[in-house]
Amino acid sequence: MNHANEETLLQSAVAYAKQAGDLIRGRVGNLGDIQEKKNVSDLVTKVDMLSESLLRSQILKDYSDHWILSEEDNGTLNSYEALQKKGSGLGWIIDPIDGTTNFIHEVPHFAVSIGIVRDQEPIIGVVYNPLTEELFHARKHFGAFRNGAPIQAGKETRLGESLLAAGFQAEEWGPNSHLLKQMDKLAGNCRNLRMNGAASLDLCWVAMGRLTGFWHSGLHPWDTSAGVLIVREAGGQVTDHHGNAYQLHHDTLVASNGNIHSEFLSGIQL
Ligand code: 2AM
Ligand code: CA
Repeated sequence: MNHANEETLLQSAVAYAKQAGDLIRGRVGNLGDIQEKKNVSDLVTKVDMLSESLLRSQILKDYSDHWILSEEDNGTLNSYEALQKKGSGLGWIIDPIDGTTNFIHEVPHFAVSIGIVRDQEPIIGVVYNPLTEELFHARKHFGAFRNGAPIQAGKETRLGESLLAAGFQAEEWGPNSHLLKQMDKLAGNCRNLRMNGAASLDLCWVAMGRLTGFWHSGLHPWDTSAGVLIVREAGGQVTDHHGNAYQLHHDTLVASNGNIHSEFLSGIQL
């Protein structure tokens, strides 16, 4: 696929994200049924489903030969199995609402996340927060942008001056968890910690320097496919907890501005 066609794909992803965002914005405070997926911390609403159907139908209408991997349609496959099943070629990895718990509680920090991958490698990422109307996008080799303006990861050089964020996977939310131990180890060693509740947006916040770093376990490709490209194109770094370049099936993710990355990895090593 040539660059002109990638630009068309990007414009489509932006258009679909805005359409889904309009739908979601109109349903804040009018959620319909809230269903528990695995437990009271792992939720899905009617609006997640409506947003997903809108995105799927738009993609299928315009790109019937591309595959789609989406959160609410994935069944019980793990990330590795889901990606293997989809295989190579061009595919769309979508989260119809990333940050569903925030959406339910009307915390204005949730997004539509759309990543386009070729042979499992992200080439386009779009993340749209419909309440703040911030739209982040990246194209591989062409940089990262917020509302059309180029963005770069933060300039901090030491963990001590870094603002970091993390998130609990639904299964991990409880006492003595790995994440709580990591936070305990970091406490006092970085500027402060945040838990914002939407991984795709946290990645974009690393990309534009609001956050210096972000880490999370148990994420899925639909949480990360767009944001990871946006961080990398903004000059940041994304690895797993061991420092290997992050791949979409990995269970752990550590993103940073790059400068602090090795100190950050040691800081969360238990
Ligand atoms: P979600 O809102 O789409 O479920 C919160 O820390 C972040 O982690 C959110 O981006 C949330 O995505 C994601 N997340 C938490 N638990 C998850 C799970 N069990 N599966 C997938 N994503 C999860
Ligand atoms: Ca979701």
